[in-house]
Amino acid sequence: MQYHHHAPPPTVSVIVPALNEARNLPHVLGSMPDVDEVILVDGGSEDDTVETARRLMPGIRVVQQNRKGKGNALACGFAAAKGDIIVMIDADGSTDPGEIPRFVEALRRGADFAKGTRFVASGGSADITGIRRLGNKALSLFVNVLFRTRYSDLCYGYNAFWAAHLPIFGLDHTTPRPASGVWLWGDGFEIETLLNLRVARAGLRIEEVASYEHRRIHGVSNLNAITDGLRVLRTIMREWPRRPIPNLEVEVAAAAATVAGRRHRVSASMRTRAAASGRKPARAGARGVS
Ligand SMILES: Nc1nc2c(ncn2[C@@H]2O[C@H](COP(=O)(O)OP(=O)(O)O)[C@@H](O)[C@H]2O)c(=O)[nH]1
Ligand SMILES: [Mg+2]
Repeated sequence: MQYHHHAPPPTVSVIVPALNEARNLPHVLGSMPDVDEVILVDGGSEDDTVETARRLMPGIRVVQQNRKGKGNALACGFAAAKGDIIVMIDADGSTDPGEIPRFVEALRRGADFAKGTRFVASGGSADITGIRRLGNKALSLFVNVLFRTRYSDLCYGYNAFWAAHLPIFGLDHTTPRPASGVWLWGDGFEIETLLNLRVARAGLRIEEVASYEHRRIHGVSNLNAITDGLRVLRTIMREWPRRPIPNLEVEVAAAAATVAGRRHRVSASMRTRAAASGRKPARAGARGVS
């Protein structure tokens, strides 16, 4: 085994889909921890979302999505990300960027996919409505039975994963918006379910991370509990017959190798820090060395 003692820790990209969120950005971007890149994916906002983002965070990358919907925004953001780790958060103040380190830690500890959940001890929500809570519970249960998962919060948009796993999602960020205006599958709020199901089908290691969802600060939600709930249900039905994911085994194996390399870099750099701080790093095979 070789250790790359001076290799840097994995880099982190934060993807922020935003549709008319200028008034919420001071809060969201202002509470961003130290990460390697922040990508705001604009959905053709009619307010000054883009200008506000650039003013608040001059180093921010702004990407224009090519179709409509939060799912398409995320697909475009993921495709543009350069980090080893991708974190997805909302621009409305609901998801707290201060929790990002928890997600990154879960991935560093061994998870492939760090899934935010509001419904465990120390999680919670001030934003979810009664009907959404009920629908989410039913959909989570349904998925857990069909896909043998243990999701406590299927429809929550705060998640993180190793970028190497992107191919298993099979997201399309290049096809232009159809002239008919119809949405491609995965372009809407069903995106979170799609990610969760594909991660499960690929057999990746999922770790749930407790999260507190705050109330949207300004403006109103773009989600409709009924129509978007039905899109989630249809997503489950589409994935359940095991519609093949192209090259699944190959992609999973390739990603596993890449992620293992990144994790190795993590442990090496932690070891370096431990050594620098005077603590004795735990090292296999160091017997007899005084
Ligand atoms: N770029 C882009 N962002 C969107 C779109 N729809 C929603 N979002 C963003 O996705 C996040 C969550 O959307 P929101 O309307 O708050 O839905 P909710 O949190 O489920 O109630 C927010 O940051 C929105 O600005 C869209 O079509 N394009
Ligand atoms: Mg919201």
